[in-house]
Amino acid sequence: MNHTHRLTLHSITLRLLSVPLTRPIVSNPTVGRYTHWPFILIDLQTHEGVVGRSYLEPYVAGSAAYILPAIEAIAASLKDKPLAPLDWYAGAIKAMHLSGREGVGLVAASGLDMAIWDAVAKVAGLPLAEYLGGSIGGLRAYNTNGLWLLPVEQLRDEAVALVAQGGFSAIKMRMGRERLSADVAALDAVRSAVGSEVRLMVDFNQALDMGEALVRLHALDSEGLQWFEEPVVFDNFAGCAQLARELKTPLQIGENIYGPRSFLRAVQENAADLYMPDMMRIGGITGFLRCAAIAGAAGIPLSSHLYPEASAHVLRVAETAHWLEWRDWAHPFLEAPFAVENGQVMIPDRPGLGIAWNEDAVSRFLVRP
Ligand code: SMN
Ligand code: MG
Repeated sequence: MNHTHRLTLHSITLRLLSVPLTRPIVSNPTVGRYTHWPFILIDLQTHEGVVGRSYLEPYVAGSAAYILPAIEAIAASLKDKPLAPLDWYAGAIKAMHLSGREGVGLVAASGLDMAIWDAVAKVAGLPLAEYLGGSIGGLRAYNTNGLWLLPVEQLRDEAVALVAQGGFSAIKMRMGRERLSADVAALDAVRSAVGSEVRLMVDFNQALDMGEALVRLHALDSEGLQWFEEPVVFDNFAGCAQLARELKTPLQIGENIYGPRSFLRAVQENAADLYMPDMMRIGGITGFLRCAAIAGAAGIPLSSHLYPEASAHVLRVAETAHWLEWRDWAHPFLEAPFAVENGQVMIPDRPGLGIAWNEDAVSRFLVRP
């Protein structure tokens, strides 16, 4: 390897994987049902030999048909150029002013952003959290590997298994069944299975209209839940603000917000008490850092959505870090998944994001064009 602290882009390699889920997703029609989860692997080769890596989770495998070309096109403009993530991000967003600054363009840019940060931290020889001026260590995490809209007997067993999976002190369950009474029965089953000390987050995945949300959230408001997540469609900021004002239980949104400017608008409109950006929509590491600054200055607790490895690094340097959302869906193809100890996700002492692919596994899950 040529030892230099300046990296320039040589090329990128993109691969689409379809990875079976241990516990299939059974959600409401907004999210849907999945037995497999798609991952787009990004390998960014530099002229200097360092490889930056990241992955995206685009939910719908078919969306790779337009996300992959978008990544290629954005990367083409970086060919042979220096990799400076903040400079690059500013330019990439500006270039999207006319073509659309949210949606597919931002998803593609987010994936590249994470891979660029991985590369520059690697060449510095530091875990990203240290490169950003923080330190490595643990992040308080909750387990969200299951508890979909399932029969109560199954929920009981799963809840116990999820707590035991890493000594978690918090788990997330889904709500938004046909009837409120069925959601209450599910909550009772989970709570009786894990006991009152385990904190429970509840995610509606945008299933309710405002009328239902008002009825149901008020009915559940004295259950001592950690938060109500996405009760209504994610960009109904006025409706969310009303719910946040009326309810004692904190309102959580953010996984579907595109970019720091929309994040700021949600904050300005008091749309929620808590926020949980998603690396793929918020603008990667750069976008997440900007939200961390906004949330920090406003005193708003900040959690994460999916991407536990990349999110862990940024939450370590976030002034108001709250909860890391943990799931193991990428573990089947990661060479060395991050350890979980006593409900804390531990950032390993490895340069960059600390992720690498198990190539045997990758070839098993590869979706061939
Ligand atoms: C979610 C993530 C991935 C698939 C379905 C739902 C989600 C969450 O809303 O918060 O984890
Ligand atoms: Mg959610």
